[in-house]
Amino acid sequence: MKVFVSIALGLLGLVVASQAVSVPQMQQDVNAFLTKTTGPLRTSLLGDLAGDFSPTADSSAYNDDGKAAQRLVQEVNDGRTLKQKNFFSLFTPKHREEALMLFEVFINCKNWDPCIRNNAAYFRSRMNEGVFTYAVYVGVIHHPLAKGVILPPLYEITPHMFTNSEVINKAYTAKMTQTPGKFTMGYTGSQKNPEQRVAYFGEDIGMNVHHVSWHMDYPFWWEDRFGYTMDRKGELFFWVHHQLTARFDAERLSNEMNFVDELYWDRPIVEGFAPHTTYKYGGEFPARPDNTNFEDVEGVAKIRDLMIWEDRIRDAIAHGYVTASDGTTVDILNDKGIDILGDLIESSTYSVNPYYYGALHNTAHIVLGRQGDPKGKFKQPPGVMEHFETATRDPAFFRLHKYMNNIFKEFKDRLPSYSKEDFLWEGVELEKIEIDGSLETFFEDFEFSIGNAVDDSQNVDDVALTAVVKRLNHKPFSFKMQVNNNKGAAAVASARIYMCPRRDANGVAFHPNSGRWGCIEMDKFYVELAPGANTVVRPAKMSTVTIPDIPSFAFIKEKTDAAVAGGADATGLEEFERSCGIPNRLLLPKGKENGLEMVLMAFLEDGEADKADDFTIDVNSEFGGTHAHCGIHGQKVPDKRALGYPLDRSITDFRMTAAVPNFKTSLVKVYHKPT
Ligand SMILES: [Cu+2]
Repeated sequence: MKVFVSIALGLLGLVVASQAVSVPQMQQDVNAFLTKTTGPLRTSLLGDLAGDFSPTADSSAYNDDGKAAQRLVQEVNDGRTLKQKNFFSLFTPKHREEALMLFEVFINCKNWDPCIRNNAAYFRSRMNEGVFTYAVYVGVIHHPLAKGVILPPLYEITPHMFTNSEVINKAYTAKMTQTPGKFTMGYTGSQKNPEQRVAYFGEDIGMNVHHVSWHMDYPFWWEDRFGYTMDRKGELFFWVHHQLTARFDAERLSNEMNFVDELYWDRPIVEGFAPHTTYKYGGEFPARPDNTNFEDVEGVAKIRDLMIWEDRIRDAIAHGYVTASDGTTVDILNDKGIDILGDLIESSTYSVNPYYYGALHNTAHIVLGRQGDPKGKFKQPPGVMEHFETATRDPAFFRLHKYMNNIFKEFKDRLPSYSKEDFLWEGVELEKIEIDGSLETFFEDFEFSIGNAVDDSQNVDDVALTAVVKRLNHKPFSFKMQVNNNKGAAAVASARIYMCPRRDANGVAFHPNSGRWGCIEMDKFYVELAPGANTVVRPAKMSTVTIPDIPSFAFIKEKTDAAVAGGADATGLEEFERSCGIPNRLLLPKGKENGLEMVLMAFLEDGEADKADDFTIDVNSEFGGTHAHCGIHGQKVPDKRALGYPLDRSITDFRMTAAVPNFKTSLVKVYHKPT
């Protein structure tokens, strides 16, 4: 990782002081700041802090001469900032502006101590806890000084956003009566609702962390002046959501349900949703009955606006170019087009023309979140769709993303098909792809702390409060490939592995060219091939699509404190640095008792031709190990192929792949073991 740190700093053009504070010490600070965020900072956890610290006293501590700090101090002093004990929503412009002001203070700090440390302590007691937590998370993710610091699992910091009101209520009672409690958390709704069958996916706390982390890693509000250009941000936006939808569809098949249909602005929203979740401050998340017709949302958007944006975007696809804000046109019928479209549909600050193409995705999230109270008559707080950590609970999330996904597909189908010549890698033959071990899924109990959910006082003792939830997991397995390298010399291969649903819920086999769009990415990696026969065994747990389970906050604190006490310069928690990535537990869709049929697909190509121009392939580092959906911070995506390659464009005749020796498929079955 060291190499990447220095490159990242080089790109930044920002000045950072030489690091005087060790990673464990920084981690200890972050732990303290995120402990009981709704209560006062426990200074006992932090040791000395400058009690009379003023954020504006030393402008030389900042890269922007303290401008962000001056602005924020002024806001706070004038009483214009969101008070504590109110909900925070990133989609509420005022809330977001405040969080970004604090983020700007952090990101401009040239040193950890005193700048970041004291500013965090100062603003923690003066700003809204949700605003503060968000700014700390994005600050740690993006500040070059915070490399090596990991973030605790968000479900333990803001449990309200991850568990249901029933559990939270029990936790309050337990705390009041000082009785430790362990509460079983069910999935929302009842079995009368067919959507309940796949709620384990949309409500999976690890998947929710992945989704919210992706949006913190690639915020739609990001500007390059914060440090670096985010490589292929729009394309990653497309790919990560396309993959979430494809995974959701695979889970549906396993539960005898057909793929989710897209959302239509002029038809009712078929599924209602009753979230059973409560804000810590601000009441219940609003519900929406079945078959609600879309209504304009006052102060946000008219449904017609959304339809017009869609028209303009689809016009651009038909024309093959977009019109930028300055009136010039940008050709999109090429490899870069998907990135431009992604930025424009989200829309992020990278959009070439936000005024003309609007913000289809972001606005749709708000509009869907408000359909229970579109005129704001009942003063309801934002819906689950208005928070990235809760959005996937609502089945409408996947309908919305299927809708946008189909726009992306319309674009991809406009591009020329791949030919046999595009795929051929002369001299390398992938003889066989198979599974080493068995594809077997099961549900397991997972326990996490919800102590942060309840109010805190230094006079009332903490009691252990946990929630227990059933999570999908699978037995360990590996992908095994037999490869003949007849090149006469060693070569580095770029390997891509997918698993694709074979039949729809009625048992009808997909035509390969439509089935490919439902493929889920299993892994993408570089591997060295010796001359002659090779057996490549790739453990599923190494997948660059996934991340390991994030350890509990208690464990993180324990490791940190031990590292600090021992004077170590690392916490030993490095593998958890990224929270973005599908939980490895969810790599496989839930199987069926008699087996869920999937097509296992592997494609090898020349690593040298595949890698990004200025990259040096390191077959061992995997670039941090989560780049397939989450890229690398401050770096290019390691390979230059389209995300989803080689299945992203139409393959008119799949029989062609039989004549490509470096492309192989086999049929596999995923079994589920009932508990
Ligand atoms: Cu999202």
